[in-house]
Amino acid sequence: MRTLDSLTLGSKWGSTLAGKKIGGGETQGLQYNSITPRFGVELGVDKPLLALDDEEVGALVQLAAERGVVVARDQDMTPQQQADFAHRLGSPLTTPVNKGKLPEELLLIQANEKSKGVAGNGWHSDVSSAVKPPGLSMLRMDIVPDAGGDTLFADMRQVFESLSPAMQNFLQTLHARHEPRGHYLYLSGAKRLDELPSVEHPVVRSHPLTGDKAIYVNDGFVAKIVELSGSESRALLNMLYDLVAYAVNFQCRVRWQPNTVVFWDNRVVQHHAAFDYWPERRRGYRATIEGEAPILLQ
Ligand SMILES: O=C(O)CCC(=O)C(=O)O
Ligand SMILES: [Fe+2]
Repeated sequence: MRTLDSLTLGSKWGSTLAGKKIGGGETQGLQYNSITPRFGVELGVDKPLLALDDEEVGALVQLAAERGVVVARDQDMTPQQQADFAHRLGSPLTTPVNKGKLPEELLLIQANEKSKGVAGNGWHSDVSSAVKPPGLSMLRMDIVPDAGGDTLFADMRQVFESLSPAMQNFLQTLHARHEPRGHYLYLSGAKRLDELPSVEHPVVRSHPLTGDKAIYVNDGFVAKIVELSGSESRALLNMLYDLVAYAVNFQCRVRWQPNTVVFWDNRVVQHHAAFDYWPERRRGYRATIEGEAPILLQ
């Protein structure tokens, strides 16, 4: 177990990503274990999320920025409590299709014996076609299959770091057009494609809290790299998507239990929901927190 205070301290000097050791400091009460040395952490069970004070919520946001994925087990909460918690993280996106069954801040993620596919069964970053795409997503499961149904996460900073300096420099000159075909409001039938924005974002973005650079193109939303020809764009995107899919050293995988909550920072993380459990049931609720227009700081 390590304590969170060191991370808050560490953030003053930027990210801990480049293999630097995280230093010590005073305790803020939250503890975690690493899932992999640099990517993904699991919080200790001593303090429920709903009991965190504002400073601890800030530390949680910082932890997600630094380590990409934060898992919290045994979080018994109602959908309304999850929606209320989401407001403590920032401005949650809303969905008009819940029709009073769920708070508008929550997106229902579910599969059963009738499902032919599931949301998120492919590498993506949530709603990247938005002008201000989400920072944090917060997913809580209440029904999980006996086995399977894991979510895989990829650290897009380590993917960027793994490239040659020449490729890193080239990618930092490029922008990608993101289209809403993976948008939750399109997939849920709430909006037509032409009612949702398409946007251009830099292919490499900097995290506003850590300064870390991460590749920000994903198979779920990106149509084309604007500066390149169609065939050049396809070749480059396929190269990057292959890196994400094959790069097991830059991934972590979360096994869900009922009442597991996972936070991930979409600025630096892609994820993929495994659909290997049909015909069993799986159900969760996602709150998605608005971020900022992606920028690249040199
Ligand atoms: O069901 C999951 O594990 C993740 C689904 C997904 O992509 C999401 O909630 O953003
Ligand atoms: Fe997703």
